[in-house]
Amino acid sequence: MSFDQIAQWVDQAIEQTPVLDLHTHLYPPSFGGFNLWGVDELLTYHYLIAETIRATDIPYDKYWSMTQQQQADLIWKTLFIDRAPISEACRGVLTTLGKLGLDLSSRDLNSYRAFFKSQKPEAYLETVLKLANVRQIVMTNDALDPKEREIWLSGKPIDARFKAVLRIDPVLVGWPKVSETLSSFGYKTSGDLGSTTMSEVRRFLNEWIERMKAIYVACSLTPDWRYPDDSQTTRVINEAILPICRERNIPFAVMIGVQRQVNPQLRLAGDSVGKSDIKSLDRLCATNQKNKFMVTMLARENQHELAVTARKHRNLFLFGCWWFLNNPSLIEEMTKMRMELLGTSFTPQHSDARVLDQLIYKWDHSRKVIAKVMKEKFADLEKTGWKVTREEIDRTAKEYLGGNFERFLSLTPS
Ligand code: RAT
Ligand code: ZN
Repeated sequence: MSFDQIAQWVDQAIEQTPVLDLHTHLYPPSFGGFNLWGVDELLTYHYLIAETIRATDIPYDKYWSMTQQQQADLIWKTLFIDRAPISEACRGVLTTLGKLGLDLSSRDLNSYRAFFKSQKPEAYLETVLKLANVRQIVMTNDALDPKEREIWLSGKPIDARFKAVLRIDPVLVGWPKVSETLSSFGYKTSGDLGSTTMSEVRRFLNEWIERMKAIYVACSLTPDWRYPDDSQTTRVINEAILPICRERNIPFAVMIGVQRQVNPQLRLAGDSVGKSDIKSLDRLCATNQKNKFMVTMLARENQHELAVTARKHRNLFLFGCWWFLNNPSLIEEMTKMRMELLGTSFTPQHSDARVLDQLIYKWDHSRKVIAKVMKEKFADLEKTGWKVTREEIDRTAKEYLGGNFERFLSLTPS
């Protein structure tokens, strides 16, 4: 087969295969104010807040005292008008607006606002899913957030294209404080994590996995996470999370390498990255072979050992180029290396979108890089004398864009 033909098949397969986006912070329109969309939300994305604040000398308090529209005006002027919007997060806003049919040559923020004002949430969701070619959105759900709890407890049906994930960072790393929160919701917990408390943590997990129909349980972990050790985190993992995940045959997802709040004045934009301990992940998988784990790591320095670790444990599913790694140059290097070490058995990307419209750019940009790497790899195959077929390209695209993950969810480890 000619290399041009292979390239065309790959482009078509990656573009036309609908994505299962396995980690986002999106919600369906029925979640009201949780469903963020529109140009002011796009501009006040925390990635852009960090970029704006470092480009100006605005006092933090002053920034946070502004209305969202004023913040968006400042970000637009600072990053898009006074400077070239060359960063990935800036380019993302432009890709999104352009694909929605807005005239980028006008640089007229108010005309963009007028477009979004005329949209209705339900119809707009359809527009975005179609443009982004996304079939399934996996949320990040917080059962300890009073407002989010209310929505779940109301029992309203949820758009089937959205799947829940029980995100439990404080239950894992927030002792003894989280005990007060759990108590306030009726669980008989105390900060010492005794046997009653542990069984109440299990009850909390069970009730909320059930209520949300959560497809996995997730948490983010700092670079100094160690497993096992004599911390409360290890105890909660061993005595609550792993037994429940095993019983329900759902994965426990660990997102490792975030340093929370290195600059609290930046609020949500104040988190950073640090190199983590791969051996802890190795031990987690090796000593709990009846559990399924999902993993992504934030530091570029961890990526090679992470891919190697995934080769060693079939109960470990590697996904995504997370957060500060969601940039074309890094997606390319990581995806290439993962293909070389893991073949087709991982998920190259998730969007991490917080604003619905971001699906448009995050998937457009990632798809292009995944396709670029796939073209190279299939061309290399053809060069060996193997006759690459369209069927195997289509199959591979489906695996990378969601099929692998669905298969992992359905496996029972033995
Ligand atoms: O990428 C992000 O928006 C981060 O703020 C985090 O949400 C991160 O992805 C996480 O899930 O903790
Ligand atoms: Zn996230």
